Amino acid sequence: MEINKTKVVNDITVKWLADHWSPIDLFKDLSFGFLSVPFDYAVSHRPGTRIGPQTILETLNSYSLYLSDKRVSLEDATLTDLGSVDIVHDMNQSYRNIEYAASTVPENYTPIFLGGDHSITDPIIRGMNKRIGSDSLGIIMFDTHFDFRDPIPGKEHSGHWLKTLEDEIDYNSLAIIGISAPIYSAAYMDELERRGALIKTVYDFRRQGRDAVLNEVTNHVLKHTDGIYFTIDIDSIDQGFAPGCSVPNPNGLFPHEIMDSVFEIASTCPVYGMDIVEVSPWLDNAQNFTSHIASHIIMNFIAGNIKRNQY
Ligand SMILES: [Mn+2]
Repeated sequence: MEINKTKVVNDITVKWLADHWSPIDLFKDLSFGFLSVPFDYAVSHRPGTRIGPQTILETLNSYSLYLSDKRVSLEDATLTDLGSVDIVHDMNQSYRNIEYAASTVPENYTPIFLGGDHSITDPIIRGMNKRIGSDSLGIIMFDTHFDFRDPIPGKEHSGHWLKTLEDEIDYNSLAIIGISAPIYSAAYMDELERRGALIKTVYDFRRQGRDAVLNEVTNHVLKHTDGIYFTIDIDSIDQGFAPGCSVPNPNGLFPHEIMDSVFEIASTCPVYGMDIVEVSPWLDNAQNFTSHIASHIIMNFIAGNIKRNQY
């Protein structure tokens, strides 16, 4: 027997995210602005993340406005596609364009940046600091890598944005969750911890348990700040779930561990925005599994903000 798919889609009780995009001047209490950053010139391994934003938006549009897992409706939030940052062949000009775009996101919007390789987080954070008039964002980073190597002039790549931000951020207000890639020496861990960062490896996360880790992480990053910014590298998720990224990771967190963490934090702590980076659809499977995971993380971020606002 043939299943009537049209009937399912036409179910009048279902509201689709694809039909919910609002113009920029139609904000409500909770408004989220999506900004695409199709930049992968700083790729360290395999290119393709420039297509990430477009595919993430496509997969996002295949969902309804009800995140059934968390029993939260996204209907009351304004979702606005703020468009794409102008990426040009001059890397530094592109970074300036990203910083300018991040600094000028309308104040009513919580920005969601879609990458792009992870180097975009440097100009995004500089722009965010300008936008909120502070240099004290609490940063929660999900990544299997430290991204803390010294840049070599002319050979810049996405693995040192956390180092190049040293003039801009306070590492005491940084927490990294999901470290596991064995491509560093202990010096990276030691130096980041010496500077005040809180680091939770995949092993730490599972051994201590999610709630204990999130408690410690949020206390740490909010000690000297008044809000959290998430930077989520999709390579923090295990390659079995997220094959579509530049550097696949055989010892990653499971998708739900990040989705639920983002939801828990956003539903209990003040949040300034997020980026999600390193999704590379050309390297993904035919069903865009990795972009679907990114979409679920974004929906959990929005749902967490909605839940927090309801109290
Ligand atoms: Mn990274």
